Amino acid sequence: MGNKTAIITGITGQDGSHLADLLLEKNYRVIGIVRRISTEPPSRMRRHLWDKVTQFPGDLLDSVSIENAINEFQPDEFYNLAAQSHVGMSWKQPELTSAIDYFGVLNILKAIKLLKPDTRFYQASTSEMFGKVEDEFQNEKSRFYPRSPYAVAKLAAHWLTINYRESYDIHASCGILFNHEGPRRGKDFVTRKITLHVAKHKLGKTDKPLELGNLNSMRDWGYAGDYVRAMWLMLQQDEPDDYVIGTGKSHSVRDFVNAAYAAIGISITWQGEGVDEKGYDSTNGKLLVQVNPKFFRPAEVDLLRADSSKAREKLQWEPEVTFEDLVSMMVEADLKEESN
Ligand code: NAP
Ligand code: F7E
Repeated sequence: MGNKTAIITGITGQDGSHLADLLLEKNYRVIGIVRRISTEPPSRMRRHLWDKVTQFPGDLLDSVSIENAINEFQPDEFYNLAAQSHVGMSWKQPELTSAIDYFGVLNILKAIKLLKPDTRFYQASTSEMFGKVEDEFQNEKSRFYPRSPYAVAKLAAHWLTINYRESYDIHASCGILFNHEGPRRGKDFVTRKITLHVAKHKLGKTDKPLELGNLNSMRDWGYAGDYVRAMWLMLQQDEPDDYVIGTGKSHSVRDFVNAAYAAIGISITWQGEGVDEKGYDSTNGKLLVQVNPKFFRPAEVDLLRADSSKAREKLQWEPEVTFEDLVSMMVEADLKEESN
């Protein structure tokens, strides 16, 4: 058999670029579906992928473009990583979020069924579907209780994917991935927002305090490079299935701030509570962090922590990067980027 062909949606995003790196290493032919933008030719895809990935113009909201991609490239595997993925934004753009994150998935599944039903399909499901959790650790059997328009749309897409698997025998799998981060993370997610600010502080490029919303949220943060391996492994199984992917360790936003400042040698002293909570440089008393309620969400997911025992057993998947290493990696990368 020759090299496999994979289509990736969301190739310009964090996970899309990591997955492309992995599949290229495995000698896949990689096709990335990219949305047209008016201001930034030739591409928002990461520079190192330009010569290696075939870019195909398309949009999840345009079923013709998805059908054209499947017709033209006859993929062995199709990874749907495209989404309006920002939870906070999903309250501000709920229709667009639902359209992309749910109807977009329908457009792909419909096209696979019609044009190439033996394509193996990966759907990017999310720990946000657990939302208001009741279990200490969440696994594939935990109750779903979505808490944002994003999570509602993702849960609908999750069930739609399962429904296509069961109705039409499509090899479709959902990865229920917990938060995963890294230097390629978008700058409006909390981890990258923190590491970028810390790097700027270290380089003397800002003297303003870092403004954040809910410091108490607990997340199971892993490294994106580790998580795309799990996506690929899911599509290599004989049978399609759904898997929870996470580290099993949870930290608060406040912990993340502490670790990021520790990476540049600063320890934080916290004072006050709620909206009045502030973080000061323990050595010189300078105000470094404060709460701005504008970053609060209408409904919050307080705690997420993965039980990935099924993936560990069946996929032999293990995360390699620890929380501490992840934070240092992100601060180092931002220091480098901001120094240029
Ligand atoms: P991301 O960095 O926000 O990337 C999202 C990608 O989707 C971008 O390439 C974006 O393209 C593309 N996109 C958005 N709307 C589109 C449309 N209508 N048609 C085609 N492409 C469109 O997200 P990520 O962190 O890599 O996450 C990848 C996937 O996993 C997403 O589905 C996300 O919801 C899900 N997920 C992420 C996490 C996490 O912690 N990262 C955890 C669980 C699940 P543009 O560049 O054109 O905007
Ligand atoms: O927020 C709190 C915020 O936006 C994490 C997406 O990839 O992972 C991501 O969703 C926590 C929340 O990620 C700020 O309220 C405090 O409790 O980095 P985030 P998320 O909402 O967990 C899941 C698994 C996905 O599927 C999503 O696609 O941090 N928080 N202050 C803040 N969050 C942001 N963004 N900005 C703040 O200033």
